[in-house]
Amino acid sequence: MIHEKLKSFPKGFLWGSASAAYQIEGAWNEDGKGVSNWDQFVRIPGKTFKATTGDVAVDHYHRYQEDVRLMAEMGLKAYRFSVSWARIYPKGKGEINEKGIEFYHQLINELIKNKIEPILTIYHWDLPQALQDEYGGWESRQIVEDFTNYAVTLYKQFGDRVKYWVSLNEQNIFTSMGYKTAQHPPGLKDEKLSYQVNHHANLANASAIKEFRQYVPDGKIGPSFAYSPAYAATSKPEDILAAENAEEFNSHWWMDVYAWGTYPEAAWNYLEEKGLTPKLEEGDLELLKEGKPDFMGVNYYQTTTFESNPLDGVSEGRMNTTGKKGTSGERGIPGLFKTVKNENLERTNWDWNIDPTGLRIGLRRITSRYQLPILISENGLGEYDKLEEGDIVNDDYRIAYLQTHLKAVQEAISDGVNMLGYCTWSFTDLLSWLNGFQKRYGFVYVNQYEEGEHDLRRIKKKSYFWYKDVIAQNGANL
Ligand code: BGP
Repeated sequence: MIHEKLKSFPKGFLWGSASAAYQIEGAWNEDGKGVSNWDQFVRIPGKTFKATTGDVAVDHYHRYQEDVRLMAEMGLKAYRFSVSWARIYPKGKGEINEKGIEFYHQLINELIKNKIEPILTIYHWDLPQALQDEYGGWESRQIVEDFTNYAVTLYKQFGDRVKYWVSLNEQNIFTSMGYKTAQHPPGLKDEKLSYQVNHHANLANASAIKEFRQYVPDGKIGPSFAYSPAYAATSKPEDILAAENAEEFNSHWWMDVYAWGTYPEAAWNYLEEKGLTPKLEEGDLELLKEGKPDFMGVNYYQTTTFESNPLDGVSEGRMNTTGKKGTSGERGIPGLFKTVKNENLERTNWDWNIDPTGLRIGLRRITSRYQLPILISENGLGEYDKLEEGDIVNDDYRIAYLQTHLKAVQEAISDGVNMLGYCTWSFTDLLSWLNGFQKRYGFVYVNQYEEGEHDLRRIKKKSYFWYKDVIAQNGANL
């Protein structure tokens, strides 16, 4: 569709930015916080780039006032952050840690004082280690009760002021990387278990959303899904089918459950033949249907291109976590699909495709399939930034990335997509889970590196001033 004139961004559009507790807070063992799965996992040699940890991260726990001041000065309308479960319940359940609750009260009050809408993510991957040790965390159905209890605690504490909530961040990533590729905690490779774990996460998500209606009746809640829309490498029917398979297994497998409470049929049949489907218990499907979200949260970074993959074809491939361009490899599932490089797209130094049109396509697909409003809960560019003399960062490449993606959002709005808001990843620089501090995403540079001690000072990048202007003009200058 080529529009002669694009629609404006709606009034009240949430011009936002996002973060996650483990990646910014630091203070990993302060004020009564319990140990999380990530606190433990990063200590295993070889798991993260140059053995980086979130022990200090960018010290947001102690510097949140300065960070909110920078947001306010920018005119940011919304800030998405996550709560560290182990700060609230050091053991995952039982006794509440009042100091943890207090920290988030202060952060939320500071945001509201500055007219910034808080968007609270309940779970962004940092599970209390105590639950992993006690019953395997997501591996047990017990997690549904404990997660719901934790979520209800947050609703009761913060629901009077927080009206936008994200239930689970990227369930597709934490279940796959935790249980299929072993790159995230608990570092297992057990395909069957990964589907069971994912089913428990679905139940926990639905149960938390169901309770939400009672405690925050005027709020909105939804999951954040890591959506990488699938393209076919060629117009050969077998490649088109491979891309359809990828949509079904990589996306509908999650989003259908969120939106409709059902698993997609072809994928279910295929997994059943292989004995991989999760065990369902009585009442599960009813619960999934009772936990419908108000919006689909979308974390978008790139599209992926697929071709057919024979039964003896490619499986697991290399991932680029070093920032050396061209070091990632093809990956796939034999009999379903395999990835190929899309020669039509530029890539970042971490081999992520840069594809603004892919975002528009993704937003359109979600709208057609689910008819839900969409919150872009993450979108951004991870790159090396150069701190120049006089504390200057000229990140024109980031401005170009965000500008083209926002234009695609505006085109999607003009196509009829119902958009609630757009959160960039991220506001300040922060720890990239596997890639250390050198892969930067923020509007605000943080003087923090993998090695040595640094003053962690905050420096506004060129993109900071650019986004400030976009917000001031409600996107009219894109
Ligand atoms: C998403 C996560 C974020 C963030 C982002 C960038 O998957 O929700 O937490 O890390 O990706 O990824 P990376 O840090 O690997 O570049």
